[in-house]
Amino acid sequence: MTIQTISAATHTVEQVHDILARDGVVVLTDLVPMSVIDQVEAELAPYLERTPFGEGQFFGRRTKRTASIFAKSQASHQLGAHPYVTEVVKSFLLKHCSSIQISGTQAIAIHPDEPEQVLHADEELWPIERGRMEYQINTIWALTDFTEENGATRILPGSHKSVEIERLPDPSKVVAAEMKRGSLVIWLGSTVHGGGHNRSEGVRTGLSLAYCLGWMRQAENQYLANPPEMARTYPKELQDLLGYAVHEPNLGCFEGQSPRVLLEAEQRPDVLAFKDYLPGWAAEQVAQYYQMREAANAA
Ligand SMILES: O=C(O)CCC(=O)C(=O)O
Ligand SMILES: [Fe+2]
Repeated sequence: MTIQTISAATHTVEQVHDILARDGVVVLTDLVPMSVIDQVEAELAPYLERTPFGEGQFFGRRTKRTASIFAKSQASHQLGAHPYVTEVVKSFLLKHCSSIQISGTQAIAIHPDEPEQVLHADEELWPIERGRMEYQINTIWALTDFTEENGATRILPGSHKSVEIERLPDPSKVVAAEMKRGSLVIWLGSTVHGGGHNRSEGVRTGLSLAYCLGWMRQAENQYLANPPEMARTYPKELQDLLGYAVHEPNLGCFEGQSPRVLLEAEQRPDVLAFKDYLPGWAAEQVAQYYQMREAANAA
């Protein structure tokens, strides 16, 4: 099996959705001008430079990872809130939540001689029932070319359809997500994959931006990574994606209101009126109750 590479300029979100639903993975090109990638890379470079290598076998001991990406790179804001990408994510996740959110952000620099990462599904972060729904979608922007040799993400296409997570599949079934700098690989939270073995002399750098259902615990604590005084300067779409919005009904409030009040108020409000944040179906049920009550009282 291969991984399909298609251009976002000539394919619709629905077409991308269908490939992802079929293969569990897809590579997209032509999403942003290379100048954006250049800027993201330049903004993150000083952090990656200072970051020590990882200490765990999963995260890798010849791999550098740095998080809090939106606080470190302004150009990354347009990647995280990219309308085409978030539409693809929504086409899967909005079946199971009222709004999506950013789960985690990481620049991942795999250095020479890092062995391949253990194969896993990103949804293993949560104690969920595999196969019931998609909980998470991961994306990695290529900040360098991704090649089989330099540690391109290894993917087991079709694995999102099996109940078991195969850690040691037949090697011929594992495909390297090779792509050019500036491209994006997207895979489902259920798709089995892992970072590749870097047998080259260069560093393979990717920017992972993961999205999950709006009611889940985020992998990275986005309110610590982007506290109100920082998030205030971000685009509105990104603020919402980080969780400065209410997931209906009534989830993630601050003082009974949208956490957005912390981005807009001069000072942190200490008391506020509680508001209802109800989706149509819930507002209808509540209204119906009071109508029935009134009718019963009138009888
Ligand atoms: O760096 C990569 O190619 C993938 C990393 C990954 O899958 C992870 O850390 O969960
Ligand atoms: Fe992963």
